[in-house]
This record gives sequence, structure tokens and C-alpha cells, in this order.
Amino acid sequence: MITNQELEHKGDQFPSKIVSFNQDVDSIYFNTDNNVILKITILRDSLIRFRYTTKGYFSNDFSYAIDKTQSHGYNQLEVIEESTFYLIKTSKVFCKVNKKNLKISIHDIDGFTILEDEIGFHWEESYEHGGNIVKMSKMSKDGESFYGMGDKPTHLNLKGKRVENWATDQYAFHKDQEPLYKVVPFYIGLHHNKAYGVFFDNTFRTFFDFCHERRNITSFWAEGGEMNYYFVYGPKMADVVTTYTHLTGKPELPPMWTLGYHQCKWSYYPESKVKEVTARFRELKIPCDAIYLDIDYMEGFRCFTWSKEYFPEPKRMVAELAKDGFKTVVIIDPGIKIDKDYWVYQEALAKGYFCRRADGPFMKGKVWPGECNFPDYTNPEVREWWAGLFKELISEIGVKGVWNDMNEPAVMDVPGKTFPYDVRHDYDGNPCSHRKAHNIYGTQMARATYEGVKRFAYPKRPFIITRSAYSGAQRYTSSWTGDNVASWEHLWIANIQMQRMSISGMGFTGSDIGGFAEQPSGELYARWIQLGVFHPFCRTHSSGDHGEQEPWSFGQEVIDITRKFVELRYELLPYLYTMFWQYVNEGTPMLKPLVYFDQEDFHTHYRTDEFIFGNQILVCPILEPNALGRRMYLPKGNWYNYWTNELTEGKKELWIKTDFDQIPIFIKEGAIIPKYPVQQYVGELQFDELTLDVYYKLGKEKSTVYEDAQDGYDYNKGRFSLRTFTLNGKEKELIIQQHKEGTFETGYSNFKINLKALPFKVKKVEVDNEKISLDSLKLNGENTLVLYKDFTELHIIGA
Ligand code: MIG
Repeated sequence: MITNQELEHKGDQFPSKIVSFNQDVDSIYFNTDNNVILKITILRDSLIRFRYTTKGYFSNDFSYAIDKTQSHGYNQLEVIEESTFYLIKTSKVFCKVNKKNLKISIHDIDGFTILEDEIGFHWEESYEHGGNIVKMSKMSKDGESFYGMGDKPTHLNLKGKRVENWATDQYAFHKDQEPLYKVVPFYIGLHHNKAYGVFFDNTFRTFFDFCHERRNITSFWAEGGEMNYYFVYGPKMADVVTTYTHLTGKPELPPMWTLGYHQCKWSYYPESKVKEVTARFRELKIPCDAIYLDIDYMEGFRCFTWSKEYFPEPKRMVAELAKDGFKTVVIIDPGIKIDKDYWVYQEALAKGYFCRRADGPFMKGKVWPGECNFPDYTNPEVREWWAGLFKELISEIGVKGVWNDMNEPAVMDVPGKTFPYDVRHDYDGNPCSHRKAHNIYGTQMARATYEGVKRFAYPKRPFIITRSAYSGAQRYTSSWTGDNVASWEHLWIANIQMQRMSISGMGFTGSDIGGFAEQPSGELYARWIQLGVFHPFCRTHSSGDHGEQEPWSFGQEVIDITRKFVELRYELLPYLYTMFWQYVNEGTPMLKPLVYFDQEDFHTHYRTDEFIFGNQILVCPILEPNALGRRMYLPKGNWYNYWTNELTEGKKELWIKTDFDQIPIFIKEGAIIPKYPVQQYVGELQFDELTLDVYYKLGKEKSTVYEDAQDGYDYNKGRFSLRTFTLNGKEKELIIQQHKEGTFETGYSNFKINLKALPFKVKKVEVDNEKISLDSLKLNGENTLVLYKDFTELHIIGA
């Protein structure tokens, strides 16, 4: 353990003894002898904010991450003074503040220590920049594990790692590379079956050390700003994640087509090439909803322009694509070409909307268009202007989504690959340097883009995808993981990144399927598609400087595998949409790592490969070449092998044999999985039946299906359909009860119920107490029956 003397030696300073304290409703202030103030704010019984200043007063309280619309409130708050400490009690936790040194510890109501300061808060003055380097160190408990932190390309469990948060364009990044594109300074700790979270809301460059430097110490620090963190108590990981997501905000429901399959490349041009690609999808009957235009669609990479040569009539083209079911998504970068004849440049220049260097000149940097200036998206007036720029693209031309790239921000050919530190930002009226605004720049760009697209897409829903993001960006945008590589290791990384993003509040994310840099083999591409269809965002993308990377680029077998898995995704759209709705409503992550699913089972603490897709489907990708099966871990419960319908008991490791056109997929026993028919794009077909695959269970299980108009905002006025099914299986009986909410009338009127693995022969079927004839049952092989959707109780009786 490092002693205070050693640290003082390094220039570190510490709070001294508490000289006074006072309470102001939900906040308690502790003042020390040496001008440190600790402000503890109770937001909920299990959500506490800790804010420190060393100046004797606090600066303006402002955060881009916190969702201002979230609700607060606690049941209990008591502050008790003891001889050596203060005690703050809520109904979920106790927090002790040491009078001598301001160190804190947090305990559950049984007195069990969840998190305690080692050195606690300390700081080092920064002569170079002013202000402090702010630091925190905590004791780590025996057997503690760590999760979260956004897009880190490393083992899911962060124990033993040190990570850095500084948004960086990291082309062809590799395993364990730090830092990457996104900044989510939020981690989840788990020990003694209790989970808690820490969100360090500081946009300066931050570091987190999870027992890497010192075996039993977790620390985090920032190069400036305040020590300002939120503690979230579980004890379940689910409570930690949903509370964090509630704090930093949830997205709106995306239009359902965004959950379809997307095709991208750098770049599809001219128009004839785009049409050739989209036509091929329809010809091969591989479902696809979106086609992307990368930077070459523009005139000399000028944002909001179209190349006259490649895309002479964008409006006509976009309309023709739309007729064929394709939505057009276009890229927009932050760099605005310095060109006195370019209207966007002229406007921003006239209004002074570009970022400036400390001494006055506009920040100038080279990106794709050549020398550029960069809008200051941290200025609300600039965001408003930027939003307005989307009018033509969205309302005139009919583009349906916008892709924000290079917004770390990336600059070419300069050290550090970004803006110099001295660049000035408005930071919504809290002027600062790039050191503070860097990590939030991409999020504010995506936010401005979102506001524009939303305005002009109305009454339809907007779609934005960004590369850089800070905590809270999920309120505005989806994201992808940037420039990965076509390698097996990257398939492993993609699997972990998506689970990590999901439990970091930013679940609407995907990887470049097949890899961005380099060329995948057919086998790797197939394995990536098989995983990618289970990621919330599903898009093939590649740099285009090697071979082709469309589903048909690897021969017939890969075409068939791609079709099979993309079709499965389209069948599962109502399931996927329901999990999205749960994310929007409850903050529930769409993908659940096994440790999230069962934290009590310590076998899950180091699992990385298997995950739960939604609530009831377990997926385990194949991550190695030439594998016709794999070892994997099945968590608690009983699971049906999706391919064979064979029931297997969980909480054990097992070998699962699969063919090349399969990966291990399991369905939780008792689940009712809703399916649409295969469509080539969302909304292609009118259909009269919703398929419900019912997986028998001896006992009870709940399933939900959320539906609405798949776009637009009517769902906010109650026009949704939420069906909750309670399955109750007995030895010779199966009862399914349905509870319905919402006023939306689905297009179909019937359910097609597939009774999977029913252990008895059906003798009698009753719907709402009326017997129905067995003629409507197809009992050959699969037990299938079709019935009117609005039943309350289905009763199946066996012989
Ligand atoms: O410097 O727009 O991550 O998806 O295709 C490269 C071209 C810029 C990086 C993105 C990638 C995109 C590419 N962009």
C-alpha cells in the first residue's frame, strides 16, 4: 500500500479534518480545514452523488451526461453524528464519512462494506493548465470483478486492467488497445454476490485502474475538472445497470427498419453501383433494409453536397431505393472544408460557429476534404444551426438516417490525431479548453444531428449512428465500434464489445460485420454474420480497399448461411423490438452477459463468449476456424437447443456440436418467442398470423411481446400493443394466459401457436373455456394451432 508520505512526495494533497457540516434538503456538505468541500447528494436510496472541490466553493454544476428528465426521490435520509464519523443513512445503504480525513465507506443495511476509500480523494495541482489532477482510490475486495466501461476491446471482466478514456480514432485497433472511440467512465464492481456501480462524470481524459497497479486497489483519476462521481448500489447487477441507464438516459424507440440488416461499404458509388448492390439483395432474397453512402457521395467531401458526377439526381435515386424497400443512410463528418464558395463554410464563418484556438484563429485541421474548420457543437446556437442543415437531405431528398464519423474529433497527420489542447469550446456557456470538451465533442455532434433529423423526419422517427460517444449519447444515437479488422480475434472482440456496451447503457450498437480493415475468409464472414444478427445494430461494412464484402462475395455456402441467419433476425423482429422497448422503458440491457444473468454463479464471472439475447435466447458464437461445435457454459435453468429442441439442464459446461450453418442457440424453457414471417424488408408483407413458438416447461414463465406502428410517435398516445403471456405447464396440461395493454390494433388477427417439445399427446383444447375442435390442430410432428389473437386463456389438455 502506498503511504500518504510517499504520495505527498509526489505532490499529492489530501483533505484534512472536517471542521463543519450542514445539510440542505437532499445534500450534505462537509467542510475541511484545508478548504475541501465534499457534497454528498442523495438522488435515490441507492444512488448517491459525491462531489469534491478544493477551492472552498463549487463551480457551476453542469453535465452533458445526466438526463435532466429523470426522476429522483428517496424514501429515507438520516444524518447522524458519531464521535469519529458522520453516518448518512438511506433505506438501501449507509455511508460513513471519517471526520479526520474525509474518507468515506459505503455499506449495505446489514453493515456489510460495499465500497471504501483507500486513500480516497486526493489531488495534485496542475501548474501547466491550472486546476487539479483529481484522484480517487478505493479498496478492492477479495474476489472482486469489474465490468462496464463502454467499448474496451479486452476481457469482459476488467480485473487487472488499466484503461484510459480519451476518444480516439483508432484505425485497425487491436486487442487491449487503449483508448478507443468511446468514453463511458462507468464501471460495475461485483464481490460477495453484491454489485455496485461508479460513474465518474468527468469529461477530461480519465483513467481507471482495476487492481492493475496495486493488487487490492481500484483507482480512477482525471487530468482536470472535479472529482464528481455517482455511486449506485445493486445488489443485483441489473439494478446497477438500469439505475445508471436511468441517470444518463434512454433512447426513444427507433423505427423498426433500423433493426433490420444494413449494408455498407466505403464506398458504394456511382448510383449504378448502389442499384446493383440493392438489386442483388432482392435477387438472392437476402433481407436488407438499409444502404449506406460513405464520403464519396459528396462533392469533394463537402458535407451536405452531392457529387454531380456519381449521384446526379439524389432525390430520384433515394425514392427509387425506397420503393424497393431500402432506406438510404448518408455519412456526415464534422470537418467543414475551407472553401469560400461553399455555403456551409460561408454560413459558419459569418456566424463565427467554428472552434477557435486560444489566441483567436479558427482551429484548422486536415481531414478528408483537405484543410477544414470544425463547428463547436458544444455551443447550443451552433447545434441549432447544424440541425437546420439537414432540411434538404431529410425532407427534400428523403434520406432516412445519418451516420456521424470522425467525431472524436479525428484530425489527420498531426500528433495525437485530434485538436490541440488549447482549442476553445463554449460547453453550453461554461467556456473551456479542448481538454475538457474533447470527450464530449462527438456526442454533441450526434445530438445536433439527431435534433435536425428528428425535426425533418417528423412524424417518422430519426436514425443516427455515431462513432464517438460519451455516457448519455444513447439518448440521441446508435453507434458502431469503428475500424475493426477481419480477424478471428476481432470476432471475439466484437462479441465482448457489444455485451460491454449493452451493460454500459449504450446498447444500440454493432460491429462492422466481417471486419473493416483487411479481407475476411468466407468462413470468418459467415461466423461473423451468425453473431452479428444477434447484435442490436446489424451492418456489414468494410474499407473497400481490399476485395468485395457483400454476402455473395464468398460463394454459395456463405450466401445460404447469410440468408438463413438474416432471415432468422427478420423472423425475430418482434422479439428484438420488444427487448428494445424494455431498454427504452426500464433501461434493461438488450444483451446480457452471463454474469448479469446469474451473478450468484461465480462460473459466470469470467465468461465472455455466451450471452443472453433479450431475456430468453442464449447465443454462443463460434470464434475459431474449422470448428463444428464448441465447449460452452449453460447458465442456470433448463434450455432447449434451438436446432434440435433437445432440453438440457444448465449450470454446467458442455460440448455442443453444430454444423457450419449453425452456432449454439438455446431457448429458455417456458419461453414464448414471437416471430414474423420472413420479409425482404420491414413492412414488406401484410400478414394475418403472428407465430408464437411455445417451449414447454413444467412450471411458470412469463413472456412479453411489444408492438406498435413500427415508426412514428403514436405509441406515446397509448397506441401500442403489449401482450404478456404467462405459461404454466403441468404434467399433462399447458395453460397460457394472456394479458393485453394498449390500443394499437396489430395487422394480423391470429396467432399461429407452435407447441414445441410438448411431453404429452393433445387430447383437448379450450380457449376461454370453450372447447375447440382438434381439426384445427396439426398434430403431425409439430403441434400447431391457429387461433384468434385476443384470447385470455388457452388450455391444452393431454391424454
Ligand atoms: O478515415 O468515411 O470508421 O467506417 O468508412 C476513415 C470513411 C474515415 C472511418 C470510419 C469508416 C468509414 C471511413 N472513415
